[in-house]
Amino acid sequence: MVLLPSCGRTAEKYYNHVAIDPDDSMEDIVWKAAHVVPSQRQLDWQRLELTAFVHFGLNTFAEKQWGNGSDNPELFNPTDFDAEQWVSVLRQAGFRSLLLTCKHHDGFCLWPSAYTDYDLTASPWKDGKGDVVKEVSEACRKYGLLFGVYLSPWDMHEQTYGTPEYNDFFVNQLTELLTQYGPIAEVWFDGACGEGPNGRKQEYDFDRWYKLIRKLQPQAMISIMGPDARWVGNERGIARKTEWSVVPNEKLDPAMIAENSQTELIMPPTRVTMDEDLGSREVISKARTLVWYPAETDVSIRPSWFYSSKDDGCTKSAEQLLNIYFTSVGRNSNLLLNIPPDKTGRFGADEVESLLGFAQLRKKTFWHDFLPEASSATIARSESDWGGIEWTWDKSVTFSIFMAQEDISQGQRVEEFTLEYMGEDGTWIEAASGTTIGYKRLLRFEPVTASRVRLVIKSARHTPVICGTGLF
Ligand code: FUL
Repeated sequence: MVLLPSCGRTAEKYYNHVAIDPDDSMEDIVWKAAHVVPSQRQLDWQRLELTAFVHFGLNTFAEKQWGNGSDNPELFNPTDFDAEQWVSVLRQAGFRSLLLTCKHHDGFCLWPSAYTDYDLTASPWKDGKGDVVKEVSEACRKYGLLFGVYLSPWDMHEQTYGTPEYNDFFVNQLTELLTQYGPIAEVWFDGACGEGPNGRKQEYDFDRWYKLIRKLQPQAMISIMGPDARWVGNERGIARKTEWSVVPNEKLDPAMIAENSQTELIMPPTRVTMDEDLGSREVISKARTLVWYPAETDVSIRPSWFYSSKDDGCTKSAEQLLNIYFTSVGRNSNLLLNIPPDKTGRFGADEVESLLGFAQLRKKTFWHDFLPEASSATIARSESDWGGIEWTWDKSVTFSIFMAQEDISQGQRVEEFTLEYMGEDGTWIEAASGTTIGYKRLLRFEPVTASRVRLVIKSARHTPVICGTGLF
């Protein structure tokens, strides 16, 4: 871990969320922003990097992306369902967690719910006695992956949808998932809120749902329409080049923060924003509150979320997945990669090939880190206020990727950095530059051959704490 020169303030105080006072100066706001840190569950989640999303359900068999709750449950009949195949492939591909669509917007449940008959019990699969959630959660435990649940608030089948009773129904279903399937790592709530079977829309009781999750599975992340991770803003696998985990939340009342200063605050669902700039100095200068709210990047390995035969042959290649890795994990975000099982109930051959190829490519790309072989690594002196780190080798090395990580348990601080190398004429030449680092930042550039390289922090909100670097 390298602690670069400090900005002078010494009394460190960290928050998961902080109120901006009307008379705070810009310097105060920047200092506060630099001291907003992840909760333990956010920190643990960030370190996972790779989570698999699995869209599977009645839609798989109806070949629909958005079934409307009227498809016959008898369609659900995988011929060769094998949860262990999914999980063993994911494990070999380096995934750490799996998130299953236990109920999508069509309302069909992949577990025998006591509160509806629109579930597996009405299907011919295993004579109506099967439980996909159970088999997948057990396979995850067997292979050492975490398990999470997607439960769609929008339910186009349930008759109570659009009335206050629906919130009780939802709590009952959520309770089933949170109590019958062991530890839950993540609960994913989609933002979609359409009409139910009676043409009514539902007012979701998020507060009640969040409290239930915190009570029954306190370690679980509540993502997207939840306080712990935000949607990155697109479904293409691309996080921002400047991806701040410290962002304003316009729904948070500063008074509420004060009241909850000693306890954990449950943040109300915030407006999902697709803005390019979520956390620059300009944005935070207008904020009333700042929270740690990291980005999760969801994208599908096939064009659609659920299996559809029209997507056959269009599976993303290992190279495309590697590019997505660079634009998601490599931009301070977790990757949530969807792999939809086909009608057999298994991952198809193309998906398996891409996933395993993706793992091979990561291994090949990152196997040789030149930094540990440097003959010296020192704090670099430069014109910048914040200095940097300089590496020297006895013989020159050729590289084209740089990786940097901040110790985010102490916040996200770096605003701008460059990677430079010493040219033959003895001057420093820029190889690549970036803005935010956060949990992890990867930069790719044209190959460079040099024997002196330095990371220069050009701008930061407070003492940068760089805890990981790599040169490949
Ligand atoms: C969207 C849903 O409407 C899609 O069907 C899919 O589940 C995706 C991950 O989220 O909002």
